[in-house]
Amino acid sequence: MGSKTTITVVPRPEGTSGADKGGPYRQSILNHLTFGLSKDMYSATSRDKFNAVVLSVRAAMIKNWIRTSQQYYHSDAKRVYYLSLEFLLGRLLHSYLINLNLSDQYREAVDVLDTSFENVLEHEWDAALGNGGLGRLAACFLDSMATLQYPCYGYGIRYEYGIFSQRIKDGSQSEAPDNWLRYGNFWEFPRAELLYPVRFYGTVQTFGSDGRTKSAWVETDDILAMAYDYPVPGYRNDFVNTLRLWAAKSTRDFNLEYFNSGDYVKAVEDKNNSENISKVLYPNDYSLAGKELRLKQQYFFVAATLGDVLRRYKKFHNTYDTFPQKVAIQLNDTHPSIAIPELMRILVDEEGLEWEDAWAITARTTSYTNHTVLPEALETWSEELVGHLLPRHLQIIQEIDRRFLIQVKRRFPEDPARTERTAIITGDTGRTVHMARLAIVGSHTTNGVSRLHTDILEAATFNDFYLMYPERFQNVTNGITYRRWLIESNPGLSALITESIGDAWTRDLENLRGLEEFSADDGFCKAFNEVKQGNKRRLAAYLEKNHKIILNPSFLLDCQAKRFHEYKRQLLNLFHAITLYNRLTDGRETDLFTPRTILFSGKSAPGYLLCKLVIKLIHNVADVIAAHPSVRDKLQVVFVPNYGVTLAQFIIPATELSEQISTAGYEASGTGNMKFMLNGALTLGTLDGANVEIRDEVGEENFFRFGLDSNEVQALRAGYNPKKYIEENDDLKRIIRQLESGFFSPENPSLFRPILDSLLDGDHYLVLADYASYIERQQEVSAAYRDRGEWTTKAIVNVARSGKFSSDRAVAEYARNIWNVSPLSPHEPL
Ligand code: F58
Repeated sequence: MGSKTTITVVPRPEGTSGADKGGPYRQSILNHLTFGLSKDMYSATSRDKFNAVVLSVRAAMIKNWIRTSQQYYHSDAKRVYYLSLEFLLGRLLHSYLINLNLSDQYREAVDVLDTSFENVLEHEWDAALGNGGLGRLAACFLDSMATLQYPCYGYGIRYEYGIFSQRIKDGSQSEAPDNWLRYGNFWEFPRAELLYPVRFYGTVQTFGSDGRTKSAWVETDDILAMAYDYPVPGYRNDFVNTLRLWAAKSTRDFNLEYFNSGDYVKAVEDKNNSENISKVLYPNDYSLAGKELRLKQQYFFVAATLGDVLRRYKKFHNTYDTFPQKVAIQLNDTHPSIAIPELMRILVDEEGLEWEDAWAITARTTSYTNHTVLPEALETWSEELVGHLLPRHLQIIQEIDRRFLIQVKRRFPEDPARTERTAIITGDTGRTVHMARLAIVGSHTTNGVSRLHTDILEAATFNDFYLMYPERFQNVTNGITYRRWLIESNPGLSALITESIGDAWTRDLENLRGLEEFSADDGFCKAFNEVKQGNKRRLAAYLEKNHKIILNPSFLLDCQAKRFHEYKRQLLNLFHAITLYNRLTDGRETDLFTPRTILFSGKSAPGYLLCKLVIKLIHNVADVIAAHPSVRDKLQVVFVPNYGVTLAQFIIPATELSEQISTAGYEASGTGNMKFMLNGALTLGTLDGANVEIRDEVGEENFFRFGLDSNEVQALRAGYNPKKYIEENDDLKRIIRQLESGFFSPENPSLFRPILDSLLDGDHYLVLADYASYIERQQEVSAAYRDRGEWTTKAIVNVARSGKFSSDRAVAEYARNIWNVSPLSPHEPL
């Protein structure tokens, strides 16, 4: 490669800088711009430049991608299939460059496009095919699975629209579609030849006699699933795994009936309708309305995935005896749990296995992760809908249920109430199918995602099942990938850590422990603070540029960034802001007041009106504070719109105080809590989810704990009287009065009435009960921040002890204790 070739391939405009300094990546980028995109430097837009870089980077990993698949194939390795309706990937370019160990090279090489590395990165649209924690966990796991060299595949849906984009108008949320594929997506490889028909509706025909009846599912309405593959490179190991996402395609270009009758347009319309299945991600976290399209999505991707799994298995095997030794299927929550009856249907109806054999194979292959104990989020479907859409599956579920209840009765005779509590299908008329029960009964392992959450599953949510099958329950505490959440998003801290303790931590996060000896070292503390300050300035610049929000980087930065939900209690955080405002305006705060920015970011489900109202209240409170001439110099409330992975990568490294304040017992784990800790924020939290384990790691002196624990929450429920807490606390009384009188919405005094009603009328998530303890802890936070030396030491200890929360640890636990797979050895050189 020489500069000559470059100049003939892509003529440069006269007088521009950036002459080719050589290097294979410059040439590769230019070649892709020319031959992949048919652009030259005159016509290339900045998006073209980004795309040329993507084409070049993917070319750099393709050989290893093929080689990884070959290695899996030739060794007939046991494969793990991670089935998830959500993958919240975020941007891929920077993270892939880091994993491929090419980020320095490309940082330099992009000058050939007369642009900067940062400019190129900015052009990537987040792949936001998920709602929140559950989808982001799946993305972190993909990174760890490739890094640890496990033969794993992610399977999901290629939604045309990801999670909606949140717009704020006059302080209120509205939703806009996330048309992320509008400008094409060069990470994906469409596999037009990989098509599976997926059937819906129809009827079941039964034939045969003397107890050996056979069933066939016929007269179905079919749709095709087409594969789109994404490479997933491991961290500096030459492994590249695959994420396969399915898109719906019509089985026929035209419905012949309409076409023949001359209704051409109707024929095309019909085709488009069937492609709706993969159109849009459902944006409701935690409440699952029994929508037919959602069940269609679930079965669509499960059926295509199992078709693919069996095709791969059958290349090497002609009986199913070894299926559980060669295949592990992980269900990311119950959303893919229709895989259980689908596998039974294939094995019994299509492959001719006996029910008992098929059942043993299915249960030994499948495992299920639960992510929530909220009753409204435990998935159920009406029996009628399942029977209509998937008639054969309903029969199979009924049979699973019948056989299971025989076991229950044998184990617990004379306990009819237990039947209703454990039956997969319940009710007399309008019967309901309980997917979590199906998933537990039809799998070998059910896991919770933090120690506390698993304890609650065993002792309460699924106690009847735990008593039946104690050996099936396990805990795997969640984790996060520090490649994205530290190396990529906090380069300053990463460099400082490496300077101090070497780079062993980049291969095993437990090695961060070595930082502890620097936690009181003046030089290190100073450098650590400079990094934090730099990250705060970077966030401030980002917010100013994109949202016209002005931060004061000298204030304590106190952040709550996550989906909005009553149980996450953003309202409690806001009550603290109001308390500070009231005290400041009263002159009750002293000169010692610690100036703060209280930052909120997060989306509400479009139909969750109470949460939308909390977002509005945050904006109104922010305005009141900003309008006060003296308070605004000490206190600021900001709401950053459209929280997502990329925004999180700016917010988290800058944060000093991490708000993890859910009602104890309700946050299954949390993973944001881990990201903040890893980036040197101190946690203010309840003893909920993984907060408990974070506190165990760092010690109580390095964690601000407040509020009732999960046992106290349950104990308080029965006689709970929210009004009592208002009576006892003047600050709280004042806030309630302000809400009643319309202090924060003078133009519409009753605007926030529903928030007030939710508190007075039950306060299900105990905002009022935890208020006093929260405020007290916040005061300690303020005092602690004033002693910056001590604060920094605590922050460093948090970083040093965050090793446990690596998704590498979590994935290795799944591999060892649930999937029974081992890492593959490094590739043979090509
Ligand atoms: C989250 N669940 C948990 N569900 O709330 C969180 O504590 C945990 O850390 C995380 O999973 C990972 O284990 C969650 O994000 C959803 O978003 C579902 C989306 C689909 C509908 C039901 C909720």
